[in-house]
Amino acid sequence: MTRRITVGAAQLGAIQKSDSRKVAVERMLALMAEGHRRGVELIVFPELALTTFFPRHYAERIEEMDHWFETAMPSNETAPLFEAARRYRMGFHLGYAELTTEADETGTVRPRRFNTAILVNPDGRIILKYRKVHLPGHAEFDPNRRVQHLEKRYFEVGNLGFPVVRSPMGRVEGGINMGLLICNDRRWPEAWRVLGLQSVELVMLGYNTPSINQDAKGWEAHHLRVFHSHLSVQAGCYQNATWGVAVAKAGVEDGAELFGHSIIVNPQGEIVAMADSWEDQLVTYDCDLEMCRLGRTTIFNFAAHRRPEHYQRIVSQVGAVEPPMV
Ligand code: CDV
Repeated sequence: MTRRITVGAAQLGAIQKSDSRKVAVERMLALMAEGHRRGVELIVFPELALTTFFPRHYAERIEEMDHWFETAMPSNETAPLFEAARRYRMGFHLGYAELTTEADETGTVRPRRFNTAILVNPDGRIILKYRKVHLPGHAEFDPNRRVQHLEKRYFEVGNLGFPVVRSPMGRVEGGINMGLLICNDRRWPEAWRVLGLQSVELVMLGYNTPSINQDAKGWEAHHLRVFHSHLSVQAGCYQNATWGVAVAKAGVEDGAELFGHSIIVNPQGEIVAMADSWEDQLVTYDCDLEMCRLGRTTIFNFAAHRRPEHYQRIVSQVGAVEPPMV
């Protein structure tokens, strides 16, 4: 029984503020058609793939931004992606802004906004949903920034944890353990480890990462931006013995540059495929899931080697504290 799957990292070039969902979906459909010709069984689109990265724009009232959010999935505009999945027998991962009315932690039913990703199987059925936990940026307009990053204003922290689904995909009828992260999550080893503790074999994530660090007022060397992104994904894959597909929105969007460099990473932490443009581009790789076995039966055999009794600070503490002076 084969344990191989051909995955596609479907990088998207810039989507401008003026571009409609229809335009974005048509571009994604073109990548799915190309993927079909190239034998792709599972295609991964970026974070907030249907629109521009709207958290760079400020609105006094959050409701003013609701037109960037999806209230149904599939919707009229996104239904063609689900149809293409069925036509090509191809799973897909999609990031989008989700507006839902549901109960919060206090039981109050109200509108809630999340930065969300879904995994859809080749029958066009949503088999996994994840809502971004690590929201970067700030909640109020920052006059010191040339470009805003208002994820903390427009989204709530995800409330679904870090779920992993086991499901058939492509040729792998016996099921693949699949998990999702979104953009900034990739920099947090805790997020990867929660997936690793569910024996994840394939992690999909989309990102919109600016080439310039506005928080550092542009002081961070440009090459380090890409280096840190790759370093995080490669370390996450290696330390949890999983394949990873990290897919960017790239290019100059609404005047702000996103760095691209989408990658597919094997369970040894090696980059096996990488986008080399800032345009719509499909990079593919035939992933052997058996490669996950080496790490998880040796160095990262969690059952044999983890010591959770010494990890209390990870869950009991948020900020770092200094030790007392001796
Ligand atoms: N969309 C993101 O989450 N972007 C962050 C940036 C702001 C640092 C990232 O971690 O790539």
